[in-house]
Amino acid sequence: MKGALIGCGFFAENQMKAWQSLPEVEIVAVCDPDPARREHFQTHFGVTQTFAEAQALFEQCRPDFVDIAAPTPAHESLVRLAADHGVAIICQKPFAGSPDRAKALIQYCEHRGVSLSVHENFRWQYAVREVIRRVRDDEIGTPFFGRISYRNGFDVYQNQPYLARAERFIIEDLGIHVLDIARALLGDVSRLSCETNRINPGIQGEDVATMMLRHDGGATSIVDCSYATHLTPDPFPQTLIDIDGTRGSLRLTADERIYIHTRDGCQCHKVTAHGPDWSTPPWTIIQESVVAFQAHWLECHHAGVEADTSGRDNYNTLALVDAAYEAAAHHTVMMPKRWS
Ligand code: NAD
Ligand code: 89Y
Repeated sequence: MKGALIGCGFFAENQMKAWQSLPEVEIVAVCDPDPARREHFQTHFGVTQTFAEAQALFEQCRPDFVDIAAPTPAHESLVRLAADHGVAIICQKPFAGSPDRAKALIQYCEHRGVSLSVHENFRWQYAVREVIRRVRDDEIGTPFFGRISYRNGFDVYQNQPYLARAERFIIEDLGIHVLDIARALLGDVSRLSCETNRINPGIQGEDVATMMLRHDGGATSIVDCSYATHLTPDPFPQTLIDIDGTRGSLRLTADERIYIHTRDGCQCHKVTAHGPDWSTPPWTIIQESVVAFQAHWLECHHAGVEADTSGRDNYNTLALVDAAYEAAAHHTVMMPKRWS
């Protein structure tokens, strides 16, 4: 398959390396308005066709798919352009910037028969995949409680300086992944409340958020995230998970183990991710998840089915992000929108 990568910034390097590790894919063109970034991709990844803007890329190349790693404000025009050219689309999170804008783009693609998936990779981390598999395989019975927790003090602003300037920070940038894991484990959400804090005085948005969710099946969960939590060793970028079910309890702990507790005792399973050979700690588990997500997307594309994190699926995660900000602003309980 011939792919084009649009946006050649910090995270796109992981997407590029992951595509290069999948033998059936060739990234034939890249696009970025910044000449230094285009040159970097040409030199390091051998991509010969580089473009300053996407219109020229679509006119001169005929990619089978496009992988959009440009920031959210660019999503709308890039997705419409790709859909107009009949090219399958993968787009980074946070997709489109709001559920309403996301819905318009999802419908735009559907009307043109173009597949749209969101690069939502945290549920593809090896340890998280294993938790999801064990819960779905009924190892602990019916879940009635979850805590999905992401807390560390990693300096995210060094690689991603724009995060310090964002008015909406941790929920939109990171909580979106943790909320998506909550949905993958416990289902869609009927009620949500949220409180936020800004601990780091040098940033614009919130760096701490605590959310409580009521899921359709009746389970409740706490989704909490913080970039202001000092721990040694720092667990970035691990998500820790507790799930209590009717027949047992599951714990995913910082030492990369899943513990399954039942009346018969406790079983422990090691879930260390084997990162790709290009992985760079502490990003290993995220980089492994990028390869896993892209391989899943390819498999679905060939089978003619939607990826797990299709545009439609991701709409319901975006709706939780939006509801969390509303709930925090008004100290109230929200009923999140959902795809209908
Ligand atoms: P970045 O600023 O380093 O890179 C963005 C690049 O896009 C820049 O080089 C910029 O010039 C380019 N760009 C902007 N507008 C464009 C357009 N119209 N056409 C083509 N290129 C354009 O940002 P980043 O840290 O790489 O983040 C990019 C996206 O990846 C964000 O949405 C971010 O949330 C996401 N991200 C995801 C993960 C993850 O684990 N899924 C991790 C980090 C970042
Ligand atoms: O941008 C974020 C993401 O998606 O995963 C981690 C991150 O890089 C910083 O919060």
